[in-house]
Amino acid sequence: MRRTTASTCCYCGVGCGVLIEHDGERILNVAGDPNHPANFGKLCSKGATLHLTGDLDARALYPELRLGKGLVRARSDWDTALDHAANVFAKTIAEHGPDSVAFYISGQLLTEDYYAFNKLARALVGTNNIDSNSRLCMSSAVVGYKRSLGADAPPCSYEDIEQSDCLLIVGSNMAYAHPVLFRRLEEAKAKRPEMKVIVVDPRRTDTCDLADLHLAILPGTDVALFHGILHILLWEGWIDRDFIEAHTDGFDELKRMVRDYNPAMVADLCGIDIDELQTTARLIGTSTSFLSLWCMGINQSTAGSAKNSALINLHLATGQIGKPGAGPFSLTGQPNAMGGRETGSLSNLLPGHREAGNAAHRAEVADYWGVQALPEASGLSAIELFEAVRSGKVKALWIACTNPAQSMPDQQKIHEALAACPFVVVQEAFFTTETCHYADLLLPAASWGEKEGTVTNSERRVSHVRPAVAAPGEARADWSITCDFARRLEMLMRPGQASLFAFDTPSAIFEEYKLLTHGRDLDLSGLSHALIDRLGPQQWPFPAGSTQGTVRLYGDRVFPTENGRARFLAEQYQAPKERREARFPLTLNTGRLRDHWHGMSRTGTAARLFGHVEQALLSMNADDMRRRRLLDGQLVKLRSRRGELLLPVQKDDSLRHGQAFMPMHWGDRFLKGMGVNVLTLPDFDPVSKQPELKHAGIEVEKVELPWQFFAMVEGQVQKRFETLRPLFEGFAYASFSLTGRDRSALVIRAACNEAPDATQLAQIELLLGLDTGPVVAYEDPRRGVGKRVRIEEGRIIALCLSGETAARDWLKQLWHDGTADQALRRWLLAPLSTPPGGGVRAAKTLCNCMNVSQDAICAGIDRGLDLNGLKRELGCGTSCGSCVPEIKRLLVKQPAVA
Ligand SMILES: Nc1nc2c(c(=O)[nH]1)N[C@H]1C(S)=C(S)[C@@H](COP(=O)(O)OP(=O)(O)OC[C@H]3O[C@@H](n4cnc5c(=O)[nH]c(N)nc54)[C@H](O)[C@@H]3O)O[C@H]1N2
Ligand SMILES: Nc1nc2c(c(=O)[nH]1)N[C@H]1C(S)=C(S)[C@@H](COP(=O)(O)OP(=O)(O)OC[C@H]3O[C@@H](n4cnc5c(=O)[nH]c(N)nc54)[C@H](O)[C@@H]3O)O[C@H]1N2
Ligand code: SF4
Ligand SMILES: [Mo]
Repeated sequence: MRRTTASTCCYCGVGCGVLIEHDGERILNVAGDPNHPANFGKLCSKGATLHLTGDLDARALYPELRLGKGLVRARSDWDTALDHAANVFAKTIAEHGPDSVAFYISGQLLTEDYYAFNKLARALVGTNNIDSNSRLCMSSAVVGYKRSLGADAPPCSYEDIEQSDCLLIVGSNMAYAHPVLFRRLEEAKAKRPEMKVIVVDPRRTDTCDLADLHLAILPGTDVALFHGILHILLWEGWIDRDFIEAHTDGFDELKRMVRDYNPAMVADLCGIDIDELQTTARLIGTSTSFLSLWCMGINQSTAGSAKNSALINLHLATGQIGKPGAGPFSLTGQPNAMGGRETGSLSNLLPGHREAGNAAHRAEVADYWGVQALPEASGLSAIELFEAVRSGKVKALWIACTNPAQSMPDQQKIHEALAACPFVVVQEAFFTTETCHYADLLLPAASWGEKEGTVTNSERRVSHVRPAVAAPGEARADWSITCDFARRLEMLMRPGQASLFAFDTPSAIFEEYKLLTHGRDLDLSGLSHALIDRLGPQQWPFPAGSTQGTVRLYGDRVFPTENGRARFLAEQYQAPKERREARFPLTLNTGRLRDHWHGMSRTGTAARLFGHVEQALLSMNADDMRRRRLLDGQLVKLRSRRGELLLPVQKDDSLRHGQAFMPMHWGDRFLKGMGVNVLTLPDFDPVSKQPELKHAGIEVEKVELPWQFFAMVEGQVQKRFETLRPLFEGFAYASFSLTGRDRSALVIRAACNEAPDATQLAQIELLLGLDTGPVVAYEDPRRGVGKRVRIEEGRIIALCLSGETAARDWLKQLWHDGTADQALRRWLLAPLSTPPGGGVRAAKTLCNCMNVSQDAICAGIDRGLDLNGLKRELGCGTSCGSCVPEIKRLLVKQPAVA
């Protein structure tokens, strides 16, 4: 019987409500929840395909234990696995002290999971070595809010985005990264075209499509820009003196400092026109309401804290906070990054927006937990933590719900650390990640659709995440794994005492946790799982006795600082750490694609999501390519001070001279090498300790790899991928992806200097099912080229091209079309490899929901269709709308001829 369970999407911080359709065992479909206030029924391309992701062949299904380095991991059971872990942790703590162990957790855990981990680390183990991937994501925003406003609380609501007169979007590509919010903004602007949108981003992204003004500033120059804007606001008198006088401190010092940031100097430093700067200041200074949205372009920087504070300065100077359509509004990346901050999941925090470094806060929490004291020694933040693992200081590491062997900067060092660590526990839903490779103990975790708890989205709204089906195999919910381990560790560390972890449901954890927020800025004490079920998702603060949440903070202009006043921060502009220089003349920027999520453990199981961008490509400006004599599609070697990586290059006119861009999603799994982060730098902001993931100095050079390989195989793609992936270690370049919709196929592209030895090639062909059966093969050993195609029932099932791959896109298209015609048979038996009729371009799917290719859309535009015409005739852009900005761009590039 089909049933529906209301839950939330497990991807971004918009926190959309989803309705999961299932039969109690399998998830069959998802739809947007019309009653959820974050999305009112909308979903983006990722949310709408959730039911297609999470192939069981990629899931971790039972605990696996390795009993010594160099041995293979073997299947275990929960009791053995957790007892072993408790013994190792207890022994390590007894011999080397509590700071010799550490926990590295994630913004994708649920609030109850976080709470359990925090109590485990601080109350039981007695260490502050608990940090999360939010260190790579939101920690600069945390510092920004706390320093300027007194508490880590985004003051706005999504409706403010719709109500604002002037929006400044800085370092956020929300068209890709927060698509449903972007849809809401698009609709609002369509209704009120007078609303002004300014986008500040070194790249011209899809988000710029909506912008009245795009400031393509030079990477990392945001602080100078904000100070320059304030300089003009002051000069023109566009500031709110009464507000500054009554509700803020520190303005005079800032005023003195920004005197030096005159328009000419700032425009030059930021690489923009002085007019653009003036216009921006005028729009900000004269609009009735001014809202700013920001994300990783600001946070992931060695000056991330200064950028956050300088942006908030603009709101304080204009009094644009605490009223509709106004305020500084950071977009949170992960679905529960907020919950992590609330429960104290950064090494320097404690539950309830408290500080680990504050003795009174420690005492409050210790009291509540009934333990003598909480640890005083400061804990290690992500980068420091892995450095301590590498140097041997941390000897047992527990990783949950994050994939540091892909997502941390300076991967070489991260891999060294994980390899060297005596005991690594990885609590994961998918066994396929780069980090799982290093797990001495792999614990299978329940994932989306299978677990229960709460999450807080970007607008402080707490939703109840509900399970639809049971977790596969022996996978368990994170809170339950953590508490079970903690109880076993307690028996060894404090035998005979009452358990601190006697929780039997996530709701019981929430009940204990919420009272720790009582009287704090984020007061959640009025909430419960049952109340959310009754009243729907609620925005905090929601103190006991409340009947509704809080839409907006600081309407009373009282800030949670000691004296109730907000603070201006005066910090000078600092350039990014790696300046351009002769050896590394390009700046590598990294970020999101529309249809992939981080390391792709989930989105990488869905062929449909690969359709938008199938391969990792380096984007470069045409001039920079010409200068290096690079052509579109050519393989290049990227070098930074830390490592190198091979991948194809593509021309991209959204980038300015001197800049390059690579998506952040590829690690070692889908691309040979350690992925994008083998290039990035570990340097971090001095206050937030957030690393600079967006500005690495690199150089790019052509590589010639004459021996090329291309293969496709349909069916059991995950299993085949697992067996085939190791065979490509010897190739200089190897990239893997999925393609298809109803049927899916694994696609392999590889290249090396000389042909691999015949036995290896034969092994690959065997695993591709191209050794026997209905296989047509043509080999020309003299020229070192070969082609093999398996045809069953008139369709291509598998194929490979070795030596040279000119026919790859043509063959891929034949596979998609499901045909194996005479032309194919003729081509197969001919010595030439060029496809009949010359080359065929790889078709790119622009609209995922309705399966419309870029070619079809371009053909439609040629026929004279406009956006509405395209929607009507082809159906593209009519479902989730994520492709609309791209279609608009094509329309601009190739205007309709009608
Ligand atoms: N599709 C998709 N959506 C996601 C995610 C995903 O993996 N996939 N991840 C989620 C997570 S965890 C996060 S944190 C968010 C991230 O969301 P965003 O921050 O919006 O995404 P990014 O692409 O990382 O970076 C945003 C922009 O910052 C720009 N930028 C780079 N350097 C600078 C600079 O110096 N100044 C300015 N002003 N801009 C700069 C980049 O060019 C880029 O366009 O996305 C969330 N949503
Ligand atoms: N170069 C570069 N690097 C970046 C960034 C960038 O912009 N550029 N962005 C940074 C940012 S903002 C972020 S947030 C990080 C993200 O980096 P990661 O945290 O490494 O990203 P994910 O791949 O989402 O990792 C989450 C893991 O949890 C697993 N998982 C899913 N559901 C569950 C569950 O319910 N329980 C458990 N235990 N596991 C589960 C997934 O399979 C996945 O492997 O990357 C950072 N790295
Ligand atoms: S915008 Fe897309 S990815 Fe983000 S929560 Fe909504 S459906 Fe999920
Ligand atoms: Mo993030």
